[in-house]
Amino acid sequence: MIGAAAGQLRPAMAESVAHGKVPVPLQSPMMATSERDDRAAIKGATDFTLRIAPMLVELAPQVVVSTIGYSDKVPGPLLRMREGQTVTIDVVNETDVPEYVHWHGLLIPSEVDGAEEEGTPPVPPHGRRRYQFVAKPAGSRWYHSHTAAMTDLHRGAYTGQFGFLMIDSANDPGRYDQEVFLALREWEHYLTNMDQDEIQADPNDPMPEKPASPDKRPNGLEVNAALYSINDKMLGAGEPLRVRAGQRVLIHFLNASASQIHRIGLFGHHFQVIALDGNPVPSPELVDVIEIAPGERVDAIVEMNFPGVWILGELRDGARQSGMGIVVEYANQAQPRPQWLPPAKSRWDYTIFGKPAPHPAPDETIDMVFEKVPGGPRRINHWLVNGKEYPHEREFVFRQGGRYRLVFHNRSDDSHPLHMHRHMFELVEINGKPTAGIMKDTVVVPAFGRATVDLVADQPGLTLFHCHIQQHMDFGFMALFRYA
Ligand SMILES: [Cu+2]
Repeated sequence: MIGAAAGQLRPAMAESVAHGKVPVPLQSPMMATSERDDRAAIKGATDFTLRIAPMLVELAPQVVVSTIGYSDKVPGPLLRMREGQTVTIDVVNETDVPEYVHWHGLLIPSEVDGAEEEGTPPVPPHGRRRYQFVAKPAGSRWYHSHTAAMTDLHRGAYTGQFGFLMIDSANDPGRYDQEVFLALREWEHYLTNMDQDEIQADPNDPMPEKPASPDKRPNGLEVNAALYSINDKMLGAGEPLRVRAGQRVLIHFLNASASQIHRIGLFGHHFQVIALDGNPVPSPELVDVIEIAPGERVDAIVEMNFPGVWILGELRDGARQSGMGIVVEYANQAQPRPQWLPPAKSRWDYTIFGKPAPHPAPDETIDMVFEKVPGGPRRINHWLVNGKEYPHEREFVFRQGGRYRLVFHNRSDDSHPLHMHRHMFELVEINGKPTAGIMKDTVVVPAFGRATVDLVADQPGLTLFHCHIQQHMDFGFMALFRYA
């Protein structure tokens, strides 16, 4: 099912985020101020300006989608800053609806975090707002719309409102020859009760939260997509990633999808995973496949030592053939046709990137149980956190300085990428497998699985927790943590 805008004939769009190039953030033209303006926006210099406005994205020749984007780019301009720098970002909203820009993975106050539930003020329709914060911690962060979409598949994470935000550390060893930013995306979303071509849970998974008797109620409508891209191009439509034999290429992967976990491979090559969600991992292991869920980032180094013309792409044929891939082209190759071959089967397992180490005992353990209320064939599923849809009252309270262990019990047959705003947590256990030293802000809890994380409550203020699948979040899968 392709939406109305796809397939329209349009002239080529002016510019795309080139692979391996650092786009220069647009300086805003002088804008007329309106009475809705945030007063702070009027004084002081800005480091970046983002303009939220409708735009067209040419995913491939004759495949143009209409969406809302940041400053006419998809992904939005790369926002690059130094760790510890005070950053001022002016956001101009040229749409008719309030917007929120969430700075994902940063340790910043609720007032500027970009979530309505935390009390961040909106960027008003046809108005502007200034976000100002200290950029920390170093690593691959990103920014995206944090509005609820509900059944409107042209709002929030379904739009082109996402971009990379890099916080550079003073001590980056920089052991790579080329740096590339790849955002995984779907377009032309639609609701369906057909079985999604999704990654199925492995029946050999331990599934510690699987109920004794399965829920037989019919599943509700879920979000699927017709078109896929990496950055703003479908496979074959954009410039290839040009490499030379012997090069080390640092790839910043971001899953900017509203709904899908993706697995990416590049035949004959390995990914050395150096950071998860922007945070360096204790054991930078080599893997054949990167699995990455909505909200997550994976930084990996690929040594280009298998000359040819290859497809870096989604393992699922349907997603790859519908656009999720990019051609990797070695210099001086005669071979015209990019090759796809499935990588050797390899399971994704966060724990291999950790180290064995004990965890200090927590002050308190908080159990969170997630359940699905199936919507039936014509309605949407709802989601419960400890028996209730969002909002909760005072179920989840942190004391400042307290050490918390959160145990995520996923009593549903879907995997969920769970995101905690404004905090980092350390992985303790995934389905009973222990690990330490992996700091993340988003973790996938597998279907009927269990994940345990530790968190130090050192960021006072309202803190939103939710599944990063937009539909799940919109239909109950959220909770607000308060500081006592
Ligand atoms: Cu979810």
